[in-house]
Amino acid sequence: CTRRCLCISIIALLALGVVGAVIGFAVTFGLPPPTPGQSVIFFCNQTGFLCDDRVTCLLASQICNRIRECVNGEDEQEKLCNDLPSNLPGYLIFRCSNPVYWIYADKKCNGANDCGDCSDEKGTCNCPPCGTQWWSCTPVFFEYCTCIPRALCGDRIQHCSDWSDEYACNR
Ligand SMILES: [Ca+2]
Ligand SMILES: [Ca+2]
Repeated sequence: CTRRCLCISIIALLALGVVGAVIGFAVTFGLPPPTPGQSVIFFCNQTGFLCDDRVTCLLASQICNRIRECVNGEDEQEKLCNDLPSNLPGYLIFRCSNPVYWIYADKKCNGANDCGDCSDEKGTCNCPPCGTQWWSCTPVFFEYCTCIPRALCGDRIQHCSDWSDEYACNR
């Protein structure tokens, strides 16, 4: 091997060493942590709250519910909870059609009428609630909008305006 060839080999080895060192550093010290309280995406594009331990993910409705679910209680910290919902990050709340009313983001598209006018169950629901556990009909009770939990089928109580919960739906 010529001197030039030797030089190239040494440079290649050095480069490999640097890459190895960087990987070793990343593995040893971990990747840089994300910012505190950042949003976490749950199943069905529900956005949640990440505790400072970087492991515990809370639903929006677990923030400021007076139960400390993060180890250090950052879900109940005063700067978030003292003027609800103004101090909550926008991704944790949903404004109903009537802007006076708001709900936690995880109550949107959950099948229940949390806004009172069903505005949380209409429009941009990525995961419609009428999955296998639901029966699609026009509910007669205020708490549901477009379907009822299948568990309410065949219980001799009318939940659908067309009585389909009692005559067509199997639990
Ligand atoms: Ca809490
Ligand atoms: Ca809802």
